[in-house]
This record gives sequence, C-alpha cells and structure tokens, in this order.
Amino acid sequence: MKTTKSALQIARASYQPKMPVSLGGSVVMEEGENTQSAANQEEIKSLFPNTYGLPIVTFKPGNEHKNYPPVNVGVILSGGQAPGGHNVIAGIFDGIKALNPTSRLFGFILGPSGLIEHNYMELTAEIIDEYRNTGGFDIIGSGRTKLESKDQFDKGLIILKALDIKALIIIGGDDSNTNACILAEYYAAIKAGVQVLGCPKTIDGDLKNTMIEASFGFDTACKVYSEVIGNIQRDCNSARKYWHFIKLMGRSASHIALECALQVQPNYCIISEEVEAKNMSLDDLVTDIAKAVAQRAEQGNNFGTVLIPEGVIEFIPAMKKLMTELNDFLASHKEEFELIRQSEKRNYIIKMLSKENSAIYASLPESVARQLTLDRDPHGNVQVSLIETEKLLAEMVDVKLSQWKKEGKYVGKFATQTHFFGYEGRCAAPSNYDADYCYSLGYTAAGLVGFGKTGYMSSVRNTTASASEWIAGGVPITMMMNMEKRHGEMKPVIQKALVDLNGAPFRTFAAKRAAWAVHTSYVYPGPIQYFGPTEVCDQPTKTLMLEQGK
Ligand code: FBP
Repeated sequence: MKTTKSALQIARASYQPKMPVSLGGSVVMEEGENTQSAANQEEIKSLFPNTYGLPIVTFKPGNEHKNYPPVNVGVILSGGQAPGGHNVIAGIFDGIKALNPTSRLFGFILGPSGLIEHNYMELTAEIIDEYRNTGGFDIIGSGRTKLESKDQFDKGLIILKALDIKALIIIGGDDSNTNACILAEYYAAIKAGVQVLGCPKTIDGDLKNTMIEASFGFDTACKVYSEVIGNIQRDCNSARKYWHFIKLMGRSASHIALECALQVQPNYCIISEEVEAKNMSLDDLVTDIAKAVAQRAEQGNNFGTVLIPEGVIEFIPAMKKLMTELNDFLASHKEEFELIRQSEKRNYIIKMLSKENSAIYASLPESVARQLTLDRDPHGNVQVSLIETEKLLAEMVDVKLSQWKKEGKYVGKFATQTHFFGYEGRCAAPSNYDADYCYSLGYTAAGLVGFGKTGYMSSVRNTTASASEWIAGGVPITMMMNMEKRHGEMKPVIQKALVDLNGAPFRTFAAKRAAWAVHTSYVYPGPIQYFGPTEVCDQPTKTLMLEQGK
C-alpha cells in the first residue's frame, strides 16, 4: 500500500548521497597489519580461532573492472532505531548490484528473530527506492532478539541455504555486532559458506574506537534533541519561570547529553562518567544542581535548563554496586522473583540483597526502586530509559532548596517542567551527514561481501573531511573486543566507548560550563536543514569535530 508522502519526503527521495572516491568505480582492497583484540588477547583468540587477528582492510580506487559473480545477501536491522538505517540498506543494495546486476538482497523481518523464524522478504529496486533517505527501520522492522545460541545459528543457516545467501549483514550496536562476530566464527568453523558482517549503528554514540569514528544515527538524533532543547531554552528565557529538567536517551554513555550541551549551552549538564570518576553520591549531584539554581536566583533568574543523561543512575558508584548485584541476582532468581506478589517485590529485594545495597535500595523512592527491578533487555541490561531520573532529580532539588530556604540560604522561586527526549530522535529523516555516512557504510559492506570477508565491520573514516575524501574499508570485529561480565558470566564483547574525560569534547564543555551556569548563554540550533548552504546542512557533530582536532 502506498503511503501519503510529505513534501520533504518527496524532495528528499532524489537526494544522491555523497560518497568517497574509493567507492565510486572499480575498487581494490589493501590489507594492513594483523590485529589484536582491545584486551584479553589470549582468551579472545581462543574463542575466535577463525576470525581473530585478521588485518584491517582499506578500499582504494582501482583502474580495472573486475567481474564478480552474482551474490545473494541477507540483511538484519538489530536493536534500537537510528536515523539512516534505510540508507545503509540502499547502499548495500546498490553495492551488490554494482558487483553484479543480478545479485539479490533479502531482508529478515523484525530483527534477528526474522532469521531464526525464517521470516523474510526480498528487497527489490522498487522497495528500496521508496525508502531512500528516509528515517526509521520500517522497511523490514527491527528487534532485540539476541542471536547467541547454536540452535539459532543452525536454524538461521537453513533459510540462508534455502535462499542461497552467501553473506549476512547485521546492522546493530555493540551487542549485535558482538553476536555478528560470534555467528561469523561459528559459520566459518563449520564451513557453512556464509560470510557475516556488521555495520555500526546506535544513536547512543558508544560504538566507536580508532577505526569506527561514529555510530550512525548519533548525528541526526543529537541535532533533533538540540533543536527541541534550543526551543525550550528560548521558551524558558521568554517566560522566565521554569527550570526544565531534560533527560536524554543514550543508555549508559553520556555522548548525547555532551553533544547537546556543546550545541545548546545549557545551565547545567550532568556527565555520568564524571559523576563516577568523582565518586559522587546522589546527594552530591542534587546539591550541585541546587547550587546552580540558587546562584541564578540571586540574579533574579528563576529559570534554567538541566540536561540529564539517561544512564546517570548507573554511574553513581553506590547505585552502580546496587544495580550490579540486582542484575546478577535477578538473572539467577528470575522465576522466583516473577512469582512474588507485586506488593511484596520491594520487601523481597530488600531481604535478599547484601546489607549495604539493601539499605540503599530501601532508601529509594518507591517508583525508582520498582523501575530498577523491571524486565532487563535480552542483553541483561536494566532498561534505563524507564527510570524517571528527570523527575527524581527535579523533586530532590526542590526538597533541597526548600531546606535552604528555611535556613535562609536561598531566596527564589523554583518551578519545574520535566522532559524525556529519546524516541523523538531515533527515526528522524537522516541529516546529510547520516544519509551520506550510512549509504557509504552499506556500500562498503557490499564491497566486503565482494572481497569474501567475514567477521568484519564496515568502516568509513575521516568523515569530518568532504565525503569524497572519506576512507572506506573493514575492521575485524575481534579487534574491538574484551572480556566483560554479562548475566553474571565473563563474555567476549565489543568494548563500549564512554565519554573520555580527557578528550577534547568533555574538556571544551568543562571549560565553559561555569559561565553557562550563571549566565544565560543559550544557543538555538534550529531544525536540521536538508537543502541549503553546506555550513548549515553538512556539519558533523561538535563531538566528532573536537575529537578530530577541528
Ligand atoms: P541501541 O543500543 O540498540 O541502538 O538502542 C539505543 C536506545 O535508543 C537507547 O538509547 C535506549 O536506552 C534504548 O535504545 C531504548 O530501547 P527500546 O527501544 O527497546 O525502548
């Protein structure tokens, strides 16, 4: 069924993503040195005997046309939506057609479960054209099923064989790419004849390292959030009566909050990684925000903005210890916990936890305590997006200020509005950066298929330069791995990138935040622009620019 399209969607459909010159015509591949995992080399090597230590590969423009046999490729969108996913698929499609025009692309429906349940559709040129440069993952849908057991891998192989699929591309975050690598290793070990490749996706921005400079979707999502935070700042600077507590998605890492802070210059922004490094308690954090409020009140400014990263609770060391014990406990007592009556769950946890953690748990407001025990995602993570930290902090700051008022330490008015921005940004029409970057990631993945690679992630680098100068190639996924505790067991996983407190983005923020706290230095970035001057339309994130010394 054809849907009604907006004027922007119609105009945007014909946008031709910019690409590196190396992908434009015939491509040659250069292999670098053999690689090592990020840590725990011996363990990772023994777990991935077929895919460990492979070289980084880089694509260069070639001058001879090579004939590739036709290839059938499967694609899966895994995990949370991120702007640009459709362009990754369009890039894969165009890339495999460039290898051989009779190549075919199959999409597995609703994430990894589509592979296991043999739920798929062929993605034809007509379908792909409907989705070029659009946001969302709705072309085939996404899901969070964890692809991890031999049984699932074997079931997947049945449909891959039936469709004569020689390569499977998994578009996902750190956990999904870890699983892509486990699958690549398994198929290589049993000589299944199926390559498995990954593409770095997540608005959270935490799948990055020396070879993956950004995960796609981060750029667009941050720009959408910055637009609305800017609008709120202008509203609050107009009415001058509210403090806005704004929680931003991003799971554990504070990359989104930091990028938005750099873009909008709020009065206060929490960086979870700093909270942890300074060993701050919840009360320290509340006191710090209350001080900023009191300071502005002294100048008659009873308004402001506070940005809160989604995962901050986990970074308060005492809370982190509590959550680690809770994660392990709930992983091993899942059934027992489900049988406990709703009204008794809190007391049950208080009784079962260690003394120290039990006391902290008991001190939490009822709603937060309950949220900490809610269902984990399939990777065992607490669903931090369900914890209403914006309300918790607004309430606690209010209590603190009332206390200071009684003590004569604060004179002012404190009224709050709370917001959570997350889902609003995940399916936005990709910015030019994401539209271009995603298309190149997909096209590069197709190149890796052509060169017979498995266990690699598509990598496009140097993206603060003009697209023609971007560097495309592949990075062995094992190179990004280390051993970490998951569900109470040590597992090989891709190392998550948290905000680096010595990095330029944080240092830039830290140098300016004292002034932003007192003065009203708001910046109003406005909406993403798709057409117009390059300095308005094609700018990467401030985070990426600063990381690259620009
Ligand atoms: P991914 O890591 O899968 O890309 O998910 C990103 C994210 O948007 C997080 O920022 C957020 O915590 C989570 O997904 C929310 O998950 P869900 O969509 O299942 O509610």
